[in-house]
This record gives sequence, structure tokens and C-alpha cells, in this order.
Amino acid sequence: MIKETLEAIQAQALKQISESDGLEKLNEVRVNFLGKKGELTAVLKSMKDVAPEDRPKVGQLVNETRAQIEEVLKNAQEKMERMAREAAMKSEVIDVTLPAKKNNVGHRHPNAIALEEIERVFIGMGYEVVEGPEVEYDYYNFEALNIPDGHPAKDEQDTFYVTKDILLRTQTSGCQVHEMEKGRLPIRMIAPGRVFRSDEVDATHSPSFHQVEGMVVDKDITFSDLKGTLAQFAKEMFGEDTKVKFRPHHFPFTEPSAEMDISCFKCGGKGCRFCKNEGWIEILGCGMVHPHVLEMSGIDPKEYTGFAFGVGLERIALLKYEIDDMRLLYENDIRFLKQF
Ligand code: 2U9
Repeated sequence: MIKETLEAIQAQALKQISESDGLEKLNEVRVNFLGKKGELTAVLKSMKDVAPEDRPKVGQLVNETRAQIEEVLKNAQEKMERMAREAAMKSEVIDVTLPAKKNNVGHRHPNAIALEEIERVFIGMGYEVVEGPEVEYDYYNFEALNIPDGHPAKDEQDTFYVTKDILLRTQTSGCQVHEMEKGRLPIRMIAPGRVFRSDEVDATHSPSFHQVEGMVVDKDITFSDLKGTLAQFAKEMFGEDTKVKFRPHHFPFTEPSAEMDISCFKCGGKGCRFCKNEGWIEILGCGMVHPHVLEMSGIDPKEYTGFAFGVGLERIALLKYEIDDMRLLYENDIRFLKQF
């Protein structure tokens, strides 16, 4: 009698399993037949009505039935899970041939690229890169450079003063003075950095811009060393065919002084729109370090001589990358910066 009941339960369970259309349904079947209030448990509970000698046999039958239902349930569940996985894999195909999304990467600022180029050239010639303070004593910015109070060059440069004696440097020259004061010779250095002048903003001016100044101090340094060094710099920066020309000039801290032009790297010197038909482009100022400047920093000008130069970093960047307005270098417009 119980045997038939069990067979009926098993048949019913297998039927419901085969008709299940999802994992939820299968779970219902499990609860209905094997759960605490399920049909098989009900049979177990009715064991008290079975004659004691038959109980082991009936118990075994119930267990067999449970095991079989469990086995079929497990298979059905695995099959459904496998099918669900296969269906998901079919619907989620990844086309590995699709072009990848473009990564937004940062770009270097034209000033940074130009400075790196300049540093590469001078490091290659054995120079040190030396930095100094942007807030400087009047002495290091002017006095030690042969620009005393009342000197027209001091009034020409509209300086931002912090106190009477402290200012925002108008040139990086203070770095060279600090270096000379250390008393370690020879000196071969460049001093790149931000400088400040109270200028109105326009296409070629800004109250804050960057310079790279350079200086060599050693025994027997002559104007030929200056010319050879700066001609090599011009070739490495603007191309092997670049020619240089020196025009006499005046700076308080160098004597003699000059401005250096390079042959136009666009037209090779014939004259074009880029060089305003001159064939030449002004690039930097330079000269032999004034004996008084050496002396003020404790170097004997009878024993040592030196040359120095100064370039505007923005000027180099504008020229090299053919940018026609300096303001573009300060606005940090990504549409501009991402071209470099
Ligand atoms: C010491 C001695 C000499 C640095 C020099 C220049 C010439 C020069 C300008 C270029 C464009 C400044 O950025 S700019 O406006 N600079 O022409 N600078 S010689 O001479 C020195 C510096 C320090 C002790």
C-alpha cells in the first residue's frame, strides 16, 4: 500500500520535474515533495501506522524514493543552468574585432616640450640644470647684475615688489649669482624658470613667462666659446642647416653683449611671411659676463672669464610649434593642448 503511494509520489514528482520550465518551478517541486511539509515527509510521518517489523523496509523505500527524486531534480537543475549559461553567452557575444574606445591621454605643454629640448642640448654639452627662488632679494635680481638703484634698466622692467628689498624675479639671473657665490669653479649651468614683469597681456607679452638663462665661467673663456656653443644650440634646436648671426647689443651684466639671430628655418634665409621677409629670426641675448659682475660675486675677473645668455622659453615654443599668440600657452584649452 505504501509502496504504491511512494511510486505514485515518485511518478508525480518526475512528471512535474519534466514539465518545469525554470529553476523557480524546480524549487517548488523540491519543496512540495522533499520539504518539511512535503509529500515524502508526510509518508515518513505516517510510519507510526506501519507494523514495527515492516518499518525498516518502508524506511528504506522512502529513502530510495527521496534519493531518486533528488537525483532527477539535480540533473534537471544542472541542465537548466547550463542552458541559461549558453543562452547568455550567445546573447552577450563580444566582437573582438571592434575598434577599442579611444583613451584620453594627457599631452605635454609646448613650454615643457621646448624646455626639455633645450635641457637635452645643454646637458649634452656638460651643463648642470640649476633652479632658484621665484621670490628673490632685490640684490640678486638687480644689484649683483650691475643694475644699481636708479639704473634705467631697473626702471624699464616693471617689477612686482613684495617689500622694498624683496621682489618677484624679473629674470632667472639670480640663480647664476647664487652659483658663483658658492665659489665652486668652473661653472657650466642653465637656469630655467618662471619670471614676472608687470606687463599687459597681448600676443607677445604676459606678466608671467619663462626664461632659460645660461652661464659658463672658467679660465680662458672667450667670445669664440660663446659663438660655438650657441651656434651648436641653434643647430640642435632648429636643424643642422641653421646659421647664426650676432648683432651688437647692450646689457648691464655682459660686456660685450649681443643678440643672436638664426636663419629662418621656414625659408632657409630667403625671406618669407614667417620671418617677415628678413630671412633672420631673433632668438636670444648673450655676452661675456661683465668683470664687475664676476667681482661682486667673489670671482677674480683677471683669472676667470665667462659668457652668459638668456632666451625666452615661450618665444622658442611659439617659433618651434608655429603658434601665433602667446595667450594660447596660458589658457590651457584642451583643444589647443591636445595638438602637442
Ligand atoms: C649673470 C651674468 C650674466 C644673462 C643674459 C640675456 C643676455 C638676455 C633676455 C632674453 C629674452 C631675457 O627672456 S628675455 O626677455 N635675456 O638677453 N640674459 S645675457 O646674463 C647673465 C646672467 C647672470 C650673473
